[in-house]
Amino acid sequence: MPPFDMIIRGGRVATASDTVTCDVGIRDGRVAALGRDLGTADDVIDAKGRLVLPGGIDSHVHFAQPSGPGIVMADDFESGTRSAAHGGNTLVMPFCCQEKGQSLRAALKDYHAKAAGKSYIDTSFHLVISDPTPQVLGQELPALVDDGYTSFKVFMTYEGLALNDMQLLEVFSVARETGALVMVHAENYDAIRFLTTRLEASQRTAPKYHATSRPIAVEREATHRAISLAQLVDVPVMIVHVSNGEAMEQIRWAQSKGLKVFGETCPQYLVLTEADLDGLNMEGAKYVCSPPPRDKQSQADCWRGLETGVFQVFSSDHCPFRYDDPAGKLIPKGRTSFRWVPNGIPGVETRLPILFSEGVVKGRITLNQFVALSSTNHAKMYGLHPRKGTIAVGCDADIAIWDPARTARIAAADLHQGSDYTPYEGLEVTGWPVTTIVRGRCVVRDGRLVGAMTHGQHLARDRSPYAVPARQGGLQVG
Ligand code: DUC
Ligand code: ZN
Ligand code: ZN
Repeated sequence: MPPFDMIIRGGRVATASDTVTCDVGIRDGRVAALGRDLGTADDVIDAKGRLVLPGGIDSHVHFAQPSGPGIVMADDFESGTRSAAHGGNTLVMPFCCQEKGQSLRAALKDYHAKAAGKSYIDTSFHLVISDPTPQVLGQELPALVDDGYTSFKVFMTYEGLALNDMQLLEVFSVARETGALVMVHAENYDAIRFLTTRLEASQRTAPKYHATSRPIAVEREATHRAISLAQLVDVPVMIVHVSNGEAMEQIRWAQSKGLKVFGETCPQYLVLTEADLDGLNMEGAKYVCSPPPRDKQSQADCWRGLETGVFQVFSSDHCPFRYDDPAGKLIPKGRTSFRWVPNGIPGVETRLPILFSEGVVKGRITLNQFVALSSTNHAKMYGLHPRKGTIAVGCDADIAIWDPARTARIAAADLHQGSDYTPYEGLEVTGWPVTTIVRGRCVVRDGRLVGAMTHGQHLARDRSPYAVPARQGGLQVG
């Protein structure tokens, strides 16, 4: 029997810290050896001229999420994980969203049923807490953190999701006591409602006014407030989908004070602007997401946040709806305002090519930073490292093989997602993942889907090493 099931031969292997040319030997789904001339295997992949990178981890995606009456998300687990695999990802982290009145266990049961047997790549769920009842805070959440759901998201805006400051503090406090990490959607709910009402009253209802209704100040204020509330409770927080320099500077300020505040940004804040929402008819709806894309200065500021380490993770915030569809971006008749356009854009397949091309190829970040931002830091932040997020002996063989010279013009017709459009249509990129390997098995090989929908596993996670250790007994005040 050959010593390895698979050898990836002669590629440039890069991790978050090193780049070496060597073979990767894989056995039983794990990396078994790194070296030269590893001998024979049942399957040998020639990777000369290619990059061999840890598979992408996208710690912020939405699949099959209930999205309001009459609205249907464009990706279920099958199409979402297929699209992710074609984009060089080996693990995604979607959100299991609690509905008001629902128990977290019931929400998880439903969400697992949607994923079971329908995932090409591995998954691990975050929880969204929309109804922090005493039962949820006192019993369910602590038990679920112990079960490996070690991160949860809270919203400061959205009807049905927004938590007030008291509720935020209560959730933060449970995170502090259990050693969990809280992700925060930071936008000021009342300010958005006020601006939306004013805009609608003056017939400014086109999709572009979505951006006007949630300007930078709305995000900056909520970001600072989330940080201050987290400081009161001494809990680590991840501010997700940061869109601009003013919000980013709140995070940098907190970090300079030694607070455990982390940041995430996304492709839409690097390559789109508010002007994209100003399309003919409803075309601008293709770009409606929250926070909205801003301006050139904000793009430069988000790059600075990536380059200088204010942001630890770069995620897609893939939240897909179809465009040409009343169950998607073309809202049903009678609903005439941007207020009704579902928030979110697709991007799980294009996240890595955009960061590679705009970041590594254009010299803004190194290849090792790329690996950290797209994979390793996600695994570390969310309690999956070292099993995931790197290439080292003993880790899961989750690998993306890239053709760094392949040029492409992004087109929805070439993608493998459920949505009928991409907000990045026409963007030229250099570098594309050609083969994606999950626990030693090819899911995509030379651009063709070869994996099984049953291969993906859901993973329980350790507590984040960045979370403070669990402290029973509640908040020490005074
Ligand atoms: N927040 C997200 O995280 N995703 C999509 C929409 C939103 O507001
Ligand atoms: Zn959000
Ligand atoms: Zn999101």
